[in-house]
Amino acid sequence: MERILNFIGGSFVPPASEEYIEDVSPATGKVITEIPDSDGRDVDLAARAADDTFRSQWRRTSAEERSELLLRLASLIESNAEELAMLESLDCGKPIALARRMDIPRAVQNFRFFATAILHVTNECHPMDSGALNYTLRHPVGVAGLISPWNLPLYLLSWKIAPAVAAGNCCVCKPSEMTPLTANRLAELVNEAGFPEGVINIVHGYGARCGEAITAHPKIPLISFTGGTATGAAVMRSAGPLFKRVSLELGGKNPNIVFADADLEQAVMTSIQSSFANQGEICLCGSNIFVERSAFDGFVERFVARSRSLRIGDPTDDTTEVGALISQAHLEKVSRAIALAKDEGGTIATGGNRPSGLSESLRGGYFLEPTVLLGLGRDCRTMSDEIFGPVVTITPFDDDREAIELANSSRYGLSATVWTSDLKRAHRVAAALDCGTVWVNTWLLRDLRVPFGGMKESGVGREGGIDSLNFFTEAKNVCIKL
Ligand code: TXE
Repeated sequence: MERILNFIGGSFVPPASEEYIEDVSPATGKVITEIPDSDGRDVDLAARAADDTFRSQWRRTSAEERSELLLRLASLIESNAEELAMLESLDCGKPIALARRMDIPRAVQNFRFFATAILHVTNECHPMDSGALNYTLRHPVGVAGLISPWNLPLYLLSWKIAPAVAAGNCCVCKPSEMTPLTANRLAELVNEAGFPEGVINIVHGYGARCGEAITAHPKIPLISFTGGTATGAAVMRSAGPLFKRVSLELGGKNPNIVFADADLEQAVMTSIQSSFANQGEICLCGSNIFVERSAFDGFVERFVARSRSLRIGDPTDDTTEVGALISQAHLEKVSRAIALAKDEGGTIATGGNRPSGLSESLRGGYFLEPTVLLGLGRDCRTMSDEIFGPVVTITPFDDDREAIELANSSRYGLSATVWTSDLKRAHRVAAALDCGTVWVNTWLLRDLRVPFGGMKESGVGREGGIDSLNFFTEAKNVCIKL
């Protein structure tokens, strides 16, 4: 595939270093293309292009103009959906059926949602009995630094670009160095949609070099980051001294609580998705499953049987349900976590191995069987560290209090899932869980108007709906003496 370049000021340009990084296919281990190994010089070029466009024109565009461009971009993504799904599957190792069903349609939805949201924004007004009037104005911040990860590349990059640009900002984006393809195709569609040069800029490269240059750049006053918890801390260290506004969506170790009165067949079927979708490489996956003791054996039997029947294989094959992990290094990290689980006394009910029977072309791929771990003590590392692979634990509990205690003992606080047919219990348990999102009798059902994000080591801030538009704008109070 043709070498990828940086997208700055509407043009595709090589990195100042003239160095490139190989982009590897997770399914075969073979090189797909190369991307720029960008550094501070490229980021500075992009930040200046974004800042110039922001100051000279973009900040003065009307909501209608911005909405029109974003809707055009959404339609272009939709009309190129199949090509984008194939690129995402090739780059991530994710089943193409998932890319078609989730990643690409959600990118379209992200742009459409914020393109229309800005047409209906209202601001506050506070009249004072003493004879004054307060009203609130919201202005775009300027240049937004948007850093996104490899697990849902276009889905999460568009989740940042859409509100940032809809609110009147320009942006400098850095996709993961492991998944550049759909970001590059998006850049082409941005030009086709007719965005002014410099509104959206994409710089490729390593996090510690290119990403760090974004979080430290003085012309980029705002950072929206999605990625690992450790990296989130590095982003805060870099952005802190410049008093930047920061939103962090980080890791998770999400509890999936199944009460005996739940619809167990539905709980099993959805829990297979919340455990192994995208090879378990979704921060919202429910990787610690807790089942009420009286239903435990029945749940485990059905869950293990369904896990064994999942089709592992070529991600670009329509029937594949589990693809390849993102990299050799990540496969080794997840494999080490499984070895640790055994050291900690766990037993493997199914999985834990490289799958057999893969075709010759996939021999070099990073494949791992869906893995179910039983018999772990609640204070072990396997149940507290984020593994971010097709690996779940299943543990019994005896009552509501114990289930809540187990769930809240996590260092993370991103999401939780609760399965029960008792409405009072559903409300009571949801209220008691320390996390940003609780799904009851469903998973990953998303309304883009709601606040989304985590607490504890899962992040800082909320994005989604008005939370995004407020994050990407500065509020100003005007008080007029009447
Ligand atoms: O993410 P990183 P990685 C978790 C998951 C995974 C772990 C690490 O546990 O195993 O994070 O994954 C850029 N300054 N999640 O290594 O490193 C980097 O180039 C600025 C959960 O892929 O956090 C990439 O573009 N930027 C997560 C982005 O940050 C830096 C999804 C994320 O990379 C940087 C992915 C730095 N110092 C991983 N270092 C989720 N919440 O969905 C790296 N980057």
